[in-house]
Amino acid sequence: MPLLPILRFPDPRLKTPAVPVEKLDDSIRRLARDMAETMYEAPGIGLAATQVDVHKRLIVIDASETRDQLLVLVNPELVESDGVQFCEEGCLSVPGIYDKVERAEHVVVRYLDLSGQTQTIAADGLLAVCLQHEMDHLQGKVFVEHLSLLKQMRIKAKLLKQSRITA
Ligand code: K1U
Ligand code: ZN
Repeated sequence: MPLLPILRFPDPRLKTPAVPVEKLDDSIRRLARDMAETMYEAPGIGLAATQVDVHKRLIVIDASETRDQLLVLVNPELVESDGVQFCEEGCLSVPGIYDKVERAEHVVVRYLDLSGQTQTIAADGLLAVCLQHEMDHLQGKVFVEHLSLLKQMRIKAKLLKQSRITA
């Protein structure tokens, strides 16, 4: 199965809002499989279709310690959120950058599974953070946009410098 190239911040394609999946067919199941493999290989605990330049509402997550609890969420929607937590986040599109972000402590998300059934997941802790981080990607938002403008400028400059060195 192919590993998918991951877009790197500040690539403008990361700003593209994703559209709902209209038809849950084999091409979506194949994309979900390839995204899961790319996430495990990276390694990461989540990946949004936006990050692999596919602008559809699809995310994969495995925030388990055993790395055997894959969640595939098609057309995820936040239906409830409450509380506040600050968690250190990273992002496969922003390599080497980690910072604390304010997120809801508890979320409830409704989505379709790969067989088209509506499911609901209630989460807190790291899984809740990861769900919010990945759903941000689907809206074209990268976690560094939760940080101060000064931090964002520094991160952009650092990553652009790195990309010139490796080009
Ligand atoms: O969206 C992404 O780029 C994936 C990102 C998700 C995430 C991490 C931390 C907090 C919120 C959301 C990552 O997976 S970055 C890599 C990472 O944190 C990690 C990798 C392997 C094991 C454990 C964590
Ligand atoms: Zn990310």
